[in-house]
Amino acid sequence: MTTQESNQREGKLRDLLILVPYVKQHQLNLWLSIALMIISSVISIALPMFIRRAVDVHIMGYDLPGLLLLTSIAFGLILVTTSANIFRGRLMAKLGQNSIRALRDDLFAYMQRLPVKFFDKIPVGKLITRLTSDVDALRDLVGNAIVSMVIDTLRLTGFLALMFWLDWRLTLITLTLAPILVFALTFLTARIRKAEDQVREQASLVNANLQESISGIRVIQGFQAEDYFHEQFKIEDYNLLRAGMRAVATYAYFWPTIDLSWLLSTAAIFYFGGQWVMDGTATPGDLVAFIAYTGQFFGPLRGLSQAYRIIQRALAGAVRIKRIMATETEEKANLNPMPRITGKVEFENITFGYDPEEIVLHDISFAAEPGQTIALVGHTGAGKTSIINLLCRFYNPIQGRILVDGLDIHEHELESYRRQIGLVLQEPFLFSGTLRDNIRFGAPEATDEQIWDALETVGLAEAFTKSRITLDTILTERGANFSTGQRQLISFARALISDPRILILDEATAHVDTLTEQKVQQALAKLLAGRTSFVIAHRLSTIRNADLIIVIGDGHILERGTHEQLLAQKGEYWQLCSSQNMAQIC
Ligand code: TTP
Ligand code: MG
Repeated sequence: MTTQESNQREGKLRDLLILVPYVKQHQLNLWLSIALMIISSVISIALPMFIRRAVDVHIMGYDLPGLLLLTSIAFGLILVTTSANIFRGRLMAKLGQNSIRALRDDLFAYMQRLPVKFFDKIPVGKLITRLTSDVDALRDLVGNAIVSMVIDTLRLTGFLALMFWLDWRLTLITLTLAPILVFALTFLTARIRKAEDQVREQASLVNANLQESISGIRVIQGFQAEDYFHEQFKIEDYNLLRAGMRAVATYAYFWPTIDLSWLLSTAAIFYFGGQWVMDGTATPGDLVAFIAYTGQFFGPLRGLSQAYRIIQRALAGAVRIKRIMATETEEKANLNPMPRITGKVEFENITFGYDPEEIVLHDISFAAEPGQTIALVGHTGAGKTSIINLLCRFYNPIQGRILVDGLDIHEHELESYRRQIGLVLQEPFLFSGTLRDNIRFGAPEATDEQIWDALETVGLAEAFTKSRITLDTILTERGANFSTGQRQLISFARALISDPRILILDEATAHVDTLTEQKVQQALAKLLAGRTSFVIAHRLSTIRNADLIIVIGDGHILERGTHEQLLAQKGEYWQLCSSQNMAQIC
């Protein structure tokens, strides 16, 4: 990933076009800022001319009132520039923040729709970095660099023009020192950019590391693996420090080099300019104004080189963001919506692997009639979850078709298909928010009454009322303030509310107490009733009552039939049943 990323890092200016629609919405801000910048630039270009006049006309002519008038005008102009700069700063910040918020929003929405496959390959922490620091790089571009580029070019041209007009000889002297600057601005910037890229790359690794150890904190503390994770973190963090130091060390040369070239040119100007004043080919005012120009000359140069860095960063960010946005969503264009289905499911010769080189499911075919319960059993790693993953269209099969009600699911619109599927996973996904939001997120229009009905059906209503849990009760992250059994039941209630035609249940092996176990069983029976259900079952009753049991081994279907049929066969299923951990089933 890393090498691939750095190979593709070079962005083209064209990549920045992704920003156009976002900036366009606030283009008034942009134009106003440019106008304000032009005003303050013209003033800053003009000010040294005031100095020149002050020296040559008023000071040399002992004209105090004239000097006062000129100084007052200059003072007024300085006030104007300062206000213009403050106002422009605010406008640009607003432009940057607003347009980037919109981009971040789109990126989030887009990311939510990316195929699950995408998330297998990239650590969460890295993705978070994309959504934050890469986007920030673009914000700096919009909020700062664009305007600065336009205006600094203008100022630079203005300064140069006036400097030539004042004294072409002195200008040429100043420019002979340009090579030092070119060196500073190109060589050093390239190095700084490389170092900063490494800092960002390393920061995203640190973030990925942080994310993993925070989300796994219970297990880490449980196993007292804190030290191990701390060591891992230290290594990544130390690398971040080193990358940061490299960037800073290179950067340390940057301003001194620029300052050095400024100081050298000032010295040269004093020496040669001083001589020309003495021999009368220049006035003292020329000399003073010229020195003021040389001082200011470096401002836009600095601005431009900063803008250059921001652009480079933004380019790298834009490329990465574009790559996310260019990742194909699952959807082919113009597919028909999936009509309301009855729930007949057929797998036709499905072959599949997460990595095409490594086949996980071999030529799987089976059919489920509407309303049937299908139990998938088999050793760990056999491919049960993979079958479910395909049915949910999280991945695409390499070969074969999946038909629902006779319709190929890949030839129909994903959204309308997924809406008819209910998923209850081993580890229920509960998020921080109210109980209400957690239950109705599959069916946002559900009323409180319907939610309580569902809670009643899964057998939670009574207990919740007793312990004063309301729909407004806030769940902590992952629902940690509820018991495992309760969490499971809450996720049943959620599935009930969305009333799916096909229900998928990756059953939890969690050890719940007998009372909860009974409740879960009852709730399960109600949940399965009237829907085509696929259960990866570990529970006796679920498997026994299934209409069809499919035994998977190593990605093949080994046996299929009902509980009695399979036991009678004395084959794989019988063996599974006899094995220790399934003993309670048979
Ligand atoms: P699964 O389909 O996850 O096996 P399983 O569900 O039968 O096992 P368990 O009872 O433990 O839940 O895995 C089949 C193979 O696919 C296995 O070799 C791991 C691999 N695999 C991936 O490479 N990526 C994935 O996202 C998943 C789910 C599985
Ligand atoms: Mg599994």
